[in-house]
Amino acid sequence: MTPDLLTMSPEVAKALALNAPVVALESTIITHGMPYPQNLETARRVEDELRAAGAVPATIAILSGRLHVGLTAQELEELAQAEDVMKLSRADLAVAMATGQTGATTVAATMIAAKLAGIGVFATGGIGGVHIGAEDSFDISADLMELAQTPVTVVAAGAKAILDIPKTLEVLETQGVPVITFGQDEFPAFWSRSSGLKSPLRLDDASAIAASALMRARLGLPGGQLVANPIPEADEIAAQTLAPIIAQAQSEANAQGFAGKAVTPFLLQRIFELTNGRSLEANIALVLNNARLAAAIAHAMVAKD
Ligand code: PSU
Ligand code: MN
Repeated sequence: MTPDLLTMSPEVAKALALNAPVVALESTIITHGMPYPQNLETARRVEDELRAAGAVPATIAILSGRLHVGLTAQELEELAQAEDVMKLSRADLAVAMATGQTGATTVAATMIAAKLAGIGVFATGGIGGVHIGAEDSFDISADLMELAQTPVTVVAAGAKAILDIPKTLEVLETQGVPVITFGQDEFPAFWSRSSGLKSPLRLDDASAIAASALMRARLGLPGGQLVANPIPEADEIAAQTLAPIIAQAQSEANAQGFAGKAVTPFLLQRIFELTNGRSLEANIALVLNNARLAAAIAHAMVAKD
């Protein structure tokens, strides 16, 4: 731990000291992934879900240049309502901290913070990946390279169909990232349980996922694991229903010249509008589902430590 860099909530500090299960949570999903007030409501529900499962939530963000691991209720509320919050990935983290700014952490930046704090498991909704048209735009999320170098197990619902899923899986393979789908053979596509692609790896219990993370460390391999947890059946939106909506959002993004880190938030917002909010309901359900699995993995990890 590097205490001068981190502000840990008392709850997180105590849990880590006792080797109790802790699960990291990102904040970009709050500031850029969902509209207010559903973002705040979801952030609270995810934290409650983790506590109910016997794990301590550690929501991560940069507040006035300080790296916070575990937010107070008030800090969470302020972040959820703040406008023009920076979206911080690996590239932005040090500048934001050195200059006293406030920002939300992406999957990549949250992994960096979790590792610094000594947290091995992290629950989110979706990871960044290779964007459609990346052969022209070169838009590949730093999340993928982070998974290759930072030892944190990230539980997500697969990759969104706004991404090029085959290319995303290819880059993860090139980078040596284990992509483990939980409980099914097919890699899930965020809002849908199916992507039409076979998952590189499959495991059916949290304990095996924890064992794999520990084995990776024993082998001296850097990097984490991506656990793809399919959205519950009751909450999924069929891939065929979404395909035309995603195509429309994508062509609007291109026509309006969205690029770089603005692409994902724009697409999410448009898909939310075009599905009359159904995409958000599914998003909330899958995040809660991921929190439950992450809690089980965190329990298994501390039991094996
Ligand atoms: N996918 C979502 N919601 C999100 C994100 C991705 O369904 O909020 C956020 C995550 O924080 C992820 C980031 O790490 O977007 C990826 O952004 P980029 O593609 O710019 O790396
Ligand atoms: Mn990008």
